[in-house]
Amino acid sequence: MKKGIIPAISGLLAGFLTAGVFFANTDMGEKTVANASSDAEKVYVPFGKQDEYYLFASGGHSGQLFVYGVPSMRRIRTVPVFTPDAATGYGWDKKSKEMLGGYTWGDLHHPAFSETKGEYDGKYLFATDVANNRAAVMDLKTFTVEDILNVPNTSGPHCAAFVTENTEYLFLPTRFPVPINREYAKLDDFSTKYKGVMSAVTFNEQTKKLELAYQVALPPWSYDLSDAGKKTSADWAVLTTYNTEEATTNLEINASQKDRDYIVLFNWKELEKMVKEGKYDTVNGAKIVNPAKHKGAIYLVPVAKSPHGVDVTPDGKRFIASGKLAPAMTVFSFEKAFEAIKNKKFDGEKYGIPVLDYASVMEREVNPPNALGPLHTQFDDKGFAYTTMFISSEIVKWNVETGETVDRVPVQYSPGHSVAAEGDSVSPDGKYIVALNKIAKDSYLSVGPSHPESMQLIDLTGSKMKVIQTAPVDPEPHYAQIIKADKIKTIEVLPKDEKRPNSVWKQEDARIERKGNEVHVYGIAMRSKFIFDGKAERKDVVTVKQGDKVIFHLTNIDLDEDITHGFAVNAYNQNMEIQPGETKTMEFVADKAGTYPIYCTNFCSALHQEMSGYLLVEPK
Ligand code: K7E
Ligand code: CUA
Repeated sequence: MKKGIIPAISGLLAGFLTAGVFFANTDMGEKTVANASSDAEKVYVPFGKQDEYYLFASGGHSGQLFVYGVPSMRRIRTVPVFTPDAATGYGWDKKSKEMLGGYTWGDLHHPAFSETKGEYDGKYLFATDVANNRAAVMDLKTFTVEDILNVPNTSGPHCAAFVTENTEYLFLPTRFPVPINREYAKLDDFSTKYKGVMSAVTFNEQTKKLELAYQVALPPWSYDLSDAGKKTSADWAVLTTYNTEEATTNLEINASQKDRDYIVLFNWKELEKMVKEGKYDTVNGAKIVNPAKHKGAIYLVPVAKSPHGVDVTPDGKRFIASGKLAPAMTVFSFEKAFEAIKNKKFDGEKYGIPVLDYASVMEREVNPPNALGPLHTQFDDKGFAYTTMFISSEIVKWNVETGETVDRVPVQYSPGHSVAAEGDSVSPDGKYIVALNKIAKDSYLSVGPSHPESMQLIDLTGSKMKVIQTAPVDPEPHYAQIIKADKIKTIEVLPKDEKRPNSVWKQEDARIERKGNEVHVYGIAMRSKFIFDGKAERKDVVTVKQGDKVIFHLTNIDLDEDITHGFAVNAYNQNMEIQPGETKTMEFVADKAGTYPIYCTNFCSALHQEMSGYLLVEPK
């Protein structure tokens, strides 16, 4: 064992991790959500008032994002991202259907806000899909997804998304090593043919598109979580690894053999320079940097085995790794790492990547008594860190400078991440932290064998941390982001834009045009009717021939807050939402002959029920 590395009591801990949940600090019968009226007052947001913060919780394998208000913890929206959503017609209209690319689910773990100078700027939210290797950007003006990028050469971008200080890049390191181009390769060739690819993605605010800038062929390890540097470390980023053992089977046992894994420390400005100088290979249209050939941008820092999270302090001076199998948080210093790099204090290399000497970079190992299973760390504005303890079901507050434990609060139960208000920015608010609990057990009315997960709001303003509210959440809140509500400037009604392609604003302009076997409908949705053909006697009827492709372009001309119309075709599995002032397109082949009612799905007026029409499909 390397001197200074925390001895991992892995057999014991692995047992707890897998055999069940161990409640070290929690009496199962006692809840920490107080009923005291003072707590109730703190979370009560009366009608007419609004919450102070937005919370965006990852929807895990639902592929969605869930939006909550804080402190009320009321759920106010589901934003579909990687999975179709009938409530909004996401996945049926042309744009969202093309963005989803045929996938019917996703696995969204870590949302990240766009940043300007290290502060959340309230403009965009990014997320990645572990299941189908995608990145998405949501526009916070409309709470809708603008673009989805399919990332080649990569499998399971769990270790993302995190953005650099001015949203120059979001980085997507991956959980599953695969051969580049995902070509067939025997597992016996794991060390030589498999890679853990990290992708650098940019977002173009003008075109609203995500683009793949370049990739890095990292060693065939699993990358778990990451964070970007801040201030003096802004050009750098860190990520955790596990399975540096390179086990190819039974990872539960085989991926925890060694006492240490690594933090990957990389300089993205340096990588950017290499790419500009042409130091890459092109595979599948992607520029891939090989760190063994092109040195000087990537280093490895030894860390206690199988770390989970790594988090950069708000001042950018330190990064803290949490060891899920070692009962400690390890504090590293960026300054010490830069010194070690300058003085070449290396302890060998791996795959041509220099390994920094542990003792030269490590500042402190923090090991609160009986705190087990540290996973992720958040920060406040007063120099304190808050680490979630999965196994002992608590949040531990500790001093970053001294390592001293200040306070502990039990949560119900087994928190993965927690999220602090503005917690990933250079200036966290320090008012609230929310524990994202994996297991709610007896917290809510039973709904059968599978229970909801839970989020618990913790007040940080008193001398002791205090749980003041709890809310059930659908699977699975891996991570979340909390932003001040006044930073988000939504659009309530989309602007009337007569130049917008395919839009129709006057009833008499609504028309149906046939081009070969394509039928284009340029129509209107308004209270309380559809107008497909403004000049016809029956304006709300479309007649096509079996086998025609039907293309509906519909504009909602009700420029009124919250007057949304739906557009559904009965028995054709078609459905979309058209928001106030919006133009949406839906296309499908009318392959079934017959009579198909069309109707509005969103209750929009007293005569909403009358908002219907017909699609008549003449048999061949
Ligand atoms: Cu669940 Cu961030 Cu995917 Cu840790 S992750 S808990
Ligand atoms: Cu339009 Cu209901």
